[in-house]
Amino acid sequence: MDTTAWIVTLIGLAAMAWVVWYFWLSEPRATTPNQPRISAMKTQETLQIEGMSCQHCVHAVTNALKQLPGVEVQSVEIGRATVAYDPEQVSRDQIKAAIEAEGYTVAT
Ligand SMILES: [Cu+2]
Repeated sequence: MDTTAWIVTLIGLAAMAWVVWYFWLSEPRATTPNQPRISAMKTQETLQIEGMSCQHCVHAVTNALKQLPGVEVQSVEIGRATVAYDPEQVSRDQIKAAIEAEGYTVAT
């Protein structure tokens, strides 16, 4: 083999070593523990709400729900609100109480 062939071979080996090293190093990062709570919303429920009559009510209920920890507001319209919530962080009674604190009534 002449010198050029040796250089090409060495560059090739170095490139392969770099690729192996790169993926070997990056793999642990890809398998770091899942972030907690991201998919912890287990319970989805649509609450029937009495007393809502306009978009102001929709905003009031939406904002009240957003204040609660562990609650993801999915949709709010006149008469009902759909939420996903983590029962370990918040109870249905707390969600109900937050809506009723705004002056509405949640059907049980
Ligand atoms: Cu209203």
